[in-house]
Amino acid sequence: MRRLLVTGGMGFIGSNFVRYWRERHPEDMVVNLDLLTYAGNLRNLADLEEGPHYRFVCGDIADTDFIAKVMAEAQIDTVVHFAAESHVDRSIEDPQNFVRTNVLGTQVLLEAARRQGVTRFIQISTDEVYGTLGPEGLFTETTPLAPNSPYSASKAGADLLARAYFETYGFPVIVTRCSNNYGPFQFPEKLIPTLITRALRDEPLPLYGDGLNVRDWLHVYDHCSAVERVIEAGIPGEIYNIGGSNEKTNLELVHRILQELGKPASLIQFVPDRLGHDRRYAIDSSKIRSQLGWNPAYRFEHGIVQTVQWYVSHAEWWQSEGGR
Ligand code: NAD
Ligand code: TDX
Repeated sequence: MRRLLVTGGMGFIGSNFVRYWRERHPEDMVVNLDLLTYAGNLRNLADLEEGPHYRFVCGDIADTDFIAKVMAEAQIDTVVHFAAESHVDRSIEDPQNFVRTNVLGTQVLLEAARRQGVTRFIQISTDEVYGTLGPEGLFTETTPLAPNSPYSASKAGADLLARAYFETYGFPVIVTRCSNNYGPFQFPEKLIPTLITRALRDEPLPLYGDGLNVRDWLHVYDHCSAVERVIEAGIPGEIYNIGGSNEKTNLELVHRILQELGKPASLIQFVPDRLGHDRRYAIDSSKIRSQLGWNPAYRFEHGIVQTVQWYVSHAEWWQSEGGR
């Protein structure tokens, strides 16, 4: 039986992960720790009851005393660290909070976990730490770090602290770097929910620059199953890339969503480009596939239809989130 601390478990991926883990490992204890920033929402897990196997605590990963107390009281042995400031555009507007939460917050967690004797610490990172690709090639685990946004720089800083805790203290950290996620409960500031929720209201769909930037999309369920494999079989000190080999230009994506909703292409509005906008991300995930036996379950064609349907049938959720 494991005793997990999941940070950021009221956000998009974290809440999907907590539900996934509760369903598949009901005997484990899960403590969900989240500050409930604009991106965290109690309603994301309203269906989960608190009890001996699940508890929610509201608090800040950068609060040293609080984190040490939570870990000690719950006798945590595994940390799955999702909590972050996660939106690139917000990091361009106001970088400081990204350094505080993503860099300092990760260091506080690493230190508390090391002192607690945690036996597995999963640092949930992103392919954005590798920077940008041209038309060819894939990011591998040995691609040099070259982050271009304050967000990705802060995630790279956290990854390097995780590495240092392994090298210096032998602390059992594993880093995962996933490509762009989509699926239910994604906050409507990110591309796919922005497109769906705005199209549903017949509002213009903002595409940055020429719309030809490429992202490699993975259903959030498949990210959760990859993290599960890493918890169960990953090797401390290693990095695992996670991706679905599913590259799409933003323009392709918007046309697919318009088609699904039966809305006209005239809604597309090209707007000024994001500063420092990475051109292309694409992940080589052969290591996690061959070494840990992970494979994604979702085909994008099915996942995107299901995701559009989820937003259609959960209007009260995204309307209460404000949207864009
Ligand atoms: P999100 O913004 O939806 O959720 C982040 C959660 O962290 C929120 O619930 C928020 O309240 C919480 N949080 C923020 N600051 C906190 C703090 N100081 N203390 C405690 N909790 C805090 O993000 P997401 O999209 O679910 O991403 C989760 C993780 O996965 C992040 O680390 C992100 O870098 C990584 N990631 C995301 C993607 C993606 O496509 N969304 C892809 C790869 C990696
Ligand atoms: O309105 C928009 N219009 C637009 O053209 C938005 C919000 C985005 N875009 C473009 C920018 C990117 O090329 O769409 C692409 C995807 O943008 P985001 O959804 O903001 O994702 P991205 O910047 O790729 O980062 C995401 O994936 C990696 C997550 O936000 C990160 O947390 C994760 O690490």
